Amino acid sequence: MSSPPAQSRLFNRLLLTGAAGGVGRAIRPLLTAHAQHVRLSDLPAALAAQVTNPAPHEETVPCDISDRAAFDALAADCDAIVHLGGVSVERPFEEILEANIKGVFNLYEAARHHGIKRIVFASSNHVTGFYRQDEIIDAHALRRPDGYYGVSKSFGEDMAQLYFDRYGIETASIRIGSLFPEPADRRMMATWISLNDFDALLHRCLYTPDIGHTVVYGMSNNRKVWWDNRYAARLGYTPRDTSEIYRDKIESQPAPPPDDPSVRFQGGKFTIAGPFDPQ
Ligand code: NAI
Ligand code: 15L
Repeated sequence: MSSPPAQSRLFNRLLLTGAAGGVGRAIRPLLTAHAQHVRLSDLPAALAAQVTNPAPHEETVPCDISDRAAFDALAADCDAIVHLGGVSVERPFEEILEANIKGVFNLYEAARHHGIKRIVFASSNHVTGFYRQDEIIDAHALRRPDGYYGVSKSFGEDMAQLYFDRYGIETASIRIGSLFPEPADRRMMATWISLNDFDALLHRCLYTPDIGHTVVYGMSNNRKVWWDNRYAARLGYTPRDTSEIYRDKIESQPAPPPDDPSVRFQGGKFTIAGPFDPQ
């Protein structure tokens, strides 16, 4: 995909949390088009293992985002934050509480303290995972989280709205569908987003003026979808890729029974993860 023109790199320093994760590592080479300097952060061990050979425009700063003082120091001198860091699957509540609930509180407090006015929050389709796959919803539909993980992303969206209404900090919450090199199963034929489409959406989320708090779905131009992505279209997002090119490969997989959660609910198997009883 062609890079946005250099003059669109309005931010001096962009902070990327979760830089050592799957999405963080994939998007890292593309961030040069979005800011002059990029600060890459993750937990110390993950950062050391996964984020090596920083380019001249990159710096690495380890941080546990559940530590308020550490997150505050991390955000100093940044103009915008792409927040990918946190627990990315359904897990016991105590883990979600630290990384995703406290982590998002610390994110917004750091943004307020340092005068950072634009955040892109990696929300998730699991905020609305309990809708059925034969229902079409938009980003303003009642939330139906499919687990503690979905609840934590829902909390993140509420923090984004609060910090816009109270402090004018603008956020795009991207309810990412499935951001992987290719769809892995039938469900992902609807939820998949390519890296190039995600990059294009990220650019719109960072640079479209006056977005307040806008919630969008992160999906490619897939043929059969469950999400009316009108609010992403309003940001100027036009997905170019489609899961359709993988259809034959996916449909060669054995079909699950129709009552299987993976083909019944939008959140798929997240709807049956847990409970997590204390050992
Ligand atoms: P990932 O699990 O590969 O990466 C998350 C990163 O956050 C990891 O590198 C991890 O070390 C870091 N992290 C966890 N706890 C932390 C803490 N306390 N302090 C600092 N860093 C911490 O997940 P992935 O796939 O890269 O996803 C990135 C973000 O996008 C996540 O927030 C996830 O919830 C969200 N998302 C991803 C989707 C996907 O399809 N990949 C779909 C929907 C949402
Ligand atoms: C997510 O929120 C997860 O972070 C990711 O690992 C996938 O499971 C994705 O949703 C999905 O729904 O496919």
